[in-house]
Amino acid sequence: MSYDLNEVMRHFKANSNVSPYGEGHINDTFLADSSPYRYLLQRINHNIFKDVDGLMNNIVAVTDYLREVITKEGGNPDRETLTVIRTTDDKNYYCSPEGKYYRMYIYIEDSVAYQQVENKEQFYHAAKAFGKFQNQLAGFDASRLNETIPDFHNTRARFAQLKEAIKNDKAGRLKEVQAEVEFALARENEVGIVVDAIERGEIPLRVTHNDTKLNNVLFDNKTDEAVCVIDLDTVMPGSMLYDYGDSIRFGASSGPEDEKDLDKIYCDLELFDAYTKGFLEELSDSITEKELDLLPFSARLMTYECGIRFLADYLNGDTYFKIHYPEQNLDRCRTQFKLVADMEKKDAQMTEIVNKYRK
Ligand code: ADP
Ligand code: GN1
Ligand code: MG
Repeated sequence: MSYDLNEVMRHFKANSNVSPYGEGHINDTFLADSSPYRYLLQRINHNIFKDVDGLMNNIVAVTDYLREVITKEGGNPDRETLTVIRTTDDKNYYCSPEGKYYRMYIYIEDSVAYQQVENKEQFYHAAKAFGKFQNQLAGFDASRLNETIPDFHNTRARFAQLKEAIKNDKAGRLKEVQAEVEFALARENEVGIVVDAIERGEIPLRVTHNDTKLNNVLFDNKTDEAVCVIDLDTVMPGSMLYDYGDSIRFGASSGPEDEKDLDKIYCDLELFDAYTKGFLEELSDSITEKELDLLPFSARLMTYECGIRFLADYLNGDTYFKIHYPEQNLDRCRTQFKLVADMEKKDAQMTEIVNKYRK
């Protein structure tokens, strides 16, 4: 552990062994072992989250609210939601003299985050967890939330960002990615479908998670049931289609997000079925007809959106997502586009599956 992190830990009144942890693409995460307790220390990505105060106020407001709901439901709030540890001067984050931001959570013991779905029951439980999360926040006043990343799932804005990245070609990579750029630009007519429906009031804004990757839910080691929805940085007003679509994007893929062999990548309809079942079991009372109609499309849209974000980041010289090798963002973009193409072919089957669970 570097001196730097020792010093940081002192501001949380904890002395511990700190080691890198987890596989998130955004923050730097560490496990802090302060026997007999363990904590999760995070260096917040301040390049991405410009207003850390607003971000942490969101997380505290949401987790305080969830604590009450979970307690009323007879659950264990220390395990079923994140708990922010305050600093010695009673703040919910620490800013170091060099301008780095840190926060600490209770480490949720006996739990595991999966990087890929192992079986369909697991994915079904993830769906229940994200569905339940949305139900538990249904009474939360969305106007209390800061927009931590503006236009986060505004696919039209994401498309504009891609066009800007193409125009600027900052990293000189445009010539390598002609096929991907062509694929992205050919689908411009679809980028406004969900945002326009929101703007026209055809689908409601709700309090949503907005980053519903499988590794943002912790599973119990023993029962393999979902314990806690984590990574609350992007909890903001949004559409439930974002949460559904983003989960399918990551979890119903037959392979990892950066798989190089695209022959291995397709949308697994059994997994799609399991997630749809769990999600609709939880949300059947609140989901509207229009949202139900758009579920299959939202999976494709969120996959496309993530693909164009990876492509834009590759063109910009990898300034947003963490990478572990130079072409990783391009590999990630390619798997997303492969999934989009596969979902386009499977649209009728996906609709049939959604209809099976429609009340
Ligand atoms: P990022 O924003 O970079 O994705 P996350 O908040 O998702 O960061 O954390 C990264 C990983 O750390 C998670 O996927 C999970 O494995 C682990 N993790 C995060 N918070 C906790 C916690 N409170 N208890 C146990 N593990 C956690
Ligand atoms: C990021 O933080 P993480 O790894 O859970 C990203 C998501 C992307 C995802 C792609 C704040 O999620 O939007 O869908 O990578 N989070 C942010 O894997 O941009
Ligand atoms: Mg995460």
